[in-house]
Amino acid sequence: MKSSTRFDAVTRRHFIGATSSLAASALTGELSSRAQAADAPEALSIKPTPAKPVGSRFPHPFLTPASKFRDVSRGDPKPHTIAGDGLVQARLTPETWRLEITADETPDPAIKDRASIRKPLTIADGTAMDLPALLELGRKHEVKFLKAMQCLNIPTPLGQGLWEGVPLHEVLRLCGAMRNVRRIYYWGFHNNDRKQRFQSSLSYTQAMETPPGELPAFLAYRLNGEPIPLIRGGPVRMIIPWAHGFKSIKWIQRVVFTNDYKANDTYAEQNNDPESHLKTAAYLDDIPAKIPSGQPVWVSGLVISGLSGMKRVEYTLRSENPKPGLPAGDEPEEWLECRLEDPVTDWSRVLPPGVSSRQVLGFDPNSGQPTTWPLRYSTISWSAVLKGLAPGKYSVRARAVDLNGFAQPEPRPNQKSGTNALEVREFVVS
Ligand SMILES: Nc1nc2c(c(=O)[nH]1)N[C@H]1C(S)=C(S)[C@@H](COP(=O)(O)O)O[C@H]1N2
Ligand SMILES: [Mo]
Repeated sequence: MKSSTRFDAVTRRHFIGATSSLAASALTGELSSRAQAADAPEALSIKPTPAKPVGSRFPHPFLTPASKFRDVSRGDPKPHTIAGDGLVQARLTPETWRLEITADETPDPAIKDRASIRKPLTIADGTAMDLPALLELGRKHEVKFLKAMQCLNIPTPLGQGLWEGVPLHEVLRLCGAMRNVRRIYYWGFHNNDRKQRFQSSLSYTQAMETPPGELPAFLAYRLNGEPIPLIRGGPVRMIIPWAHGFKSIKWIQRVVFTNDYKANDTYAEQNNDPESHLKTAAYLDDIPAKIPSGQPVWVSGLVISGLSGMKRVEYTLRSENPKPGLPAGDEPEEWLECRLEDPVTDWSRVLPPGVSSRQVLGFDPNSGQPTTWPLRYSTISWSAVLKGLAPGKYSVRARAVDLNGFAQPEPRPNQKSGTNALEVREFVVS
């Protein structure tokens, strides 16, 4: 829906008088400041935003503290429950961490030409990479990227952080000449049971041929300006900027070059799409179940900008028990634009001390301002305020529209390529 159409509808209703609670809410639905500036007709007076109700989560903090991410970890024991000497045995301390890089020794028998690399990095040979060596590579090649971690199977993103590390291609090139390599796969710490392994994979191209100005897969050692804590996958974790969480393997310990052309990700075994990119989608915060009439209803949530970018967030309100005589249910669904969190202008207030936004991927290195808003693969908050609702039962839905004009859950309604179903919140005005 073009915003001008919406304003026509709103203006017309304004003059014919608000006859239903839905129309009343349309009049006061909060509009994005950009839309107001560009399109708002003079006759339509937009009321100032009311003070936000106590307990509102808008806007969500831009960065999530490392310990506050929602955790998605398998395995027994989970690494963050190991302590003392167990951590040393598991090579999960900064001193004992090692990364081994080898060629696939047990490919699928159908793969006739085995992968080989000139210089494997192994613990047995004393050549495995340690943390000081990775940090040393970082002095020259470090990348910094703001990314929301999102599980393919959980709607709301798990948290958002500033991740810093070394592009995977800088590490893999240390292995010298290679033959018969079509993919690389990698896994993190697990116990001796092979079934505990959590593994993911990339095509050779994705790992090695980062286009200029694009986002590389990287081995991250810092989160929000601090070493990555064990709970978030430290000392070193893979970060795949464009992908769902299952590609960003925590407690990374092994990378394997293979000539297998199939994505042999652990997640692929559960019908997930192992090659999906993050989807553009809006998610709703909780709303109190009962709201006293006369009090504005504050609707808010997060929106993540996926591969296809984000144009706007919209909501629609349905009255579940309309007054007799009103054409409820027959009315076409009206989607109204939500207000987006304003672009951050002073990034020094958001980023960790000592980090300039000029160094962060997705920012203009001259101005230090983001090249898109929201940043690609990041979340921002959105909100709308519903006022003048008559007592009754309501439901509200929200959706993101991508830069190609597809409204969620399109263009990829398959939930196994990333959960982006429309969310609903119900409440009663009494
Ligand atoms: N080694 C390992 N890495 C892992 C996982 C795991 O269980 N083990 N879970 C993955 C999944 S499915 C997700 S969604 C993210 C979650 O990251 P978080 O716990 O830091 O929020 O980690 C990924 N990396
Ligand atoms: Mo996940």
